[in-house]
Amino acid sequence: MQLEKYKIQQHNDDLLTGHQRRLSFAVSEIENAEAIIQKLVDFQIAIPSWALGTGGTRFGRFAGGGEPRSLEEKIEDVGLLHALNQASGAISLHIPWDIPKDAKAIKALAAQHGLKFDAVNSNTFQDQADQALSYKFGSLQNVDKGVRKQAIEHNIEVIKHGIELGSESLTVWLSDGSCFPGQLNFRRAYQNTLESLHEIYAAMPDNWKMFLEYKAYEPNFYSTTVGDWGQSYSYVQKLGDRAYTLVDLGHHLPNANIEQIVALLLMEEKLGGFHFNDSKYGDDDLTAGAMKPYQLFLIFNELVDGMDARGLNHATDLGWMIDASHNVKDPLEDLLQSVEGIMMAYAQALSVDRKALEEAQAISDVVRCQEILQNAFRTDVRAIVAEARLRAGGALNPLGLFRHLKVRENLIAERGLKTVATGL
Ligand SMILES: [Mn+2]
Repeated sequence: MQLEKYKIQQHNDDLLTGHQRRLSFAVSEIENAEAIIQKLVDFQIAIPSWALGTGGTRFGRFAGGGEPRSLEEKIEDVGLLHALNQASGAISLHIPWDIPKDAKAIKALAAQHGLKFDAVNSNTFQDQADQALSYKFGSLQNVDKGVRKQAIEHNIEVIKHGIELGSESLTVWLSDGSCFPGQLNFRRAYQNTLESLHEIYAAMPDNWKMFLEYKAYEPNFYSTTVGDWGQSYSYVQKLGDRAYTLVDLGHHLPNANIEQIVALLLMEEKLGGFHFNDSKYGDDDLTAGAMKPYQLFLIFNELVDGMDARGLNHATDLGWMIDASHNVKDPLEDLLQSVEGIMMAYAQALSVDRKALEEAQAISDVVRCQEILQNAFRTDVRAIVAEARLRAGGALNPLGLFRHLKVRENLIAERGLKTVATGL
């Protein structure tokens, strides 16, 4: 389904008066509104190919209908999102679920939709039908050298696909670990993993980055070989300048202070990128900002502060991506909500009065420090975010227009009711 520009225009015209009223109030409240709008226009969040359909849970999956059946249709779906919000200008592919048959054609199709290829993701957490050896007891950590070799070669294959598409980073998330005490020699598992990662790192082109994602538990329930940010940091530190830690918000133990983790990784020049989502209990992969919007704001507060301290380009120097799974919502609607949630947290963080905060911190005025942050968080930035979308050519109300145009109904008519997007 293609979204004609005039339909977005018409939608915006209908909403313009109300928008301008809200915008002028927001601009009067926020000192640096114009600069914030410009930063929001530039900020893009990559959409993962696996989040375009219903992921389900380990108890089952409820198909939503009209899900993309091929890589081409996944690109079209991200194209739809990007047309609506002008903030989803990249897609992150998962290999082997999304192996392009004709990379040139896929690249051209993506370009038609204004999309780039973000990090490519390897998969050694499940066995593929044509695979010789099993990852049941781990991949890069495996006690069997043959299994490690197979997993290394898979990652190198992923890099090759990425090069063809113009991607410039590899995200490695390992489910490696153990389910029971005694199963694994922790030090040997670490050494094997490090050795394997070295080989993968060496296979990357010079302009590529490696993102090493950590996760506390699941699918392994006793130990995970890259279990937290410190462990990831220890690996990437040894791997080289182009290896970084990737923070997935859902991969921490409950109540972890993620904003502090982010601040320190950024300071150590080892924060590579983000997987946004939200959770209440574990790796729930819910809509960004749905559960803990204040935490998301505090994370962005550290990101903005840390990136500015190092003179980084907010839009391009770190990898921004959503990693989510949907069970009860329309995946595309959910992704629109996530991007909106992320943009709001970013806008609020940009509006923090940093000079005042620094002054208050210098005299340990705790109350004032808290007031400054809460004031930014409690400011309604929705009109600012909408204005950035409007200027970029997107819709003032992406979700509203998605429903008004009956996008899902159209996709179901095109693709059918029983479609499966995921490779799980
Ligand atoms: Mn992730």
